[in-house]
Amino acid sequence: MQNEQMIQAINDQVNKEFFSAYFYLAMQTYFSSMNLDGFANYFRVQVQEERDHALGFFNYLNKIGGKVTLSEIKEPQNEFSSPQEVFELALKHEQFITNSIYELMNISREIKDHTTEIFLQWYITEQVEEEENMGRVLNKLKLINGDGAGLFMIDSELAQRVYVPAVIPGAV
Ligand code: OFO
Repeated sequence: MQNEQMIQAINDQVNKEFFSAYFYLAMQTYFSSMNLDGFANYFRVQVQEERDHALGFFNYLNKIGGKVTLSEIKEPQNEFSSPQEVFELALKHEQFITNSIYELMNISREIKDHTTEIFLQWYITEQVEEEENMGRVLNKLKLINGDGAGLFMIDSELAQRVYVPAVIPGAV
C-alpha cells in the first residue's frame, strides 16, 4: 500500500489520536484540581488508550512502508465549566474521531486497499465502545443534575476503571 492519499490520511489520524490523549489529559487535570479522583482516573486510563490508538496507526504505517510524518499537536481546551460539559465535549470528540475513521475506511474502499480495510475494522468496533462509554457517564451526569452525593457516587464508580493495553491486529 503506497497510495499517497491513504498514507496522508493515516498520518493525520496519528495526530488526531495524540490530540485525543492531550485533550483527555486536560480533562484529567480539571478533575484532579476538583479532587474528583475517580473522574481523573477515568481520563488517565483514556489518555493511555488514546496513546495506544495513536501508536497503532503509527506502527501500521511503518509496517506497510508508508512514511510517518509527525506534525504539531494543537492546544486543547484547558478550562471547563462543569463535569457535564467535559463529557459533552468528550462525546462530541469521539463522534468526530468515529467520522474520521469512517473517512479512512471510505478511502481504503475507494482504492481497494483491502489490508488497510481489515486493519481499520478494530478501530470501527472500538469507536462503538468509546462513544458508548462517554455517553453513559454523560447520561448519569444529566440524571443527577449537579447533585453532590450523585457526583461522588459516579466518582467512586469511575475510580474502578483499569487500563488494559490495546492489542490492535496488524499494528504489532
Ligand atoms: Fe477515543 O478513540 Fe481513539 O481511536
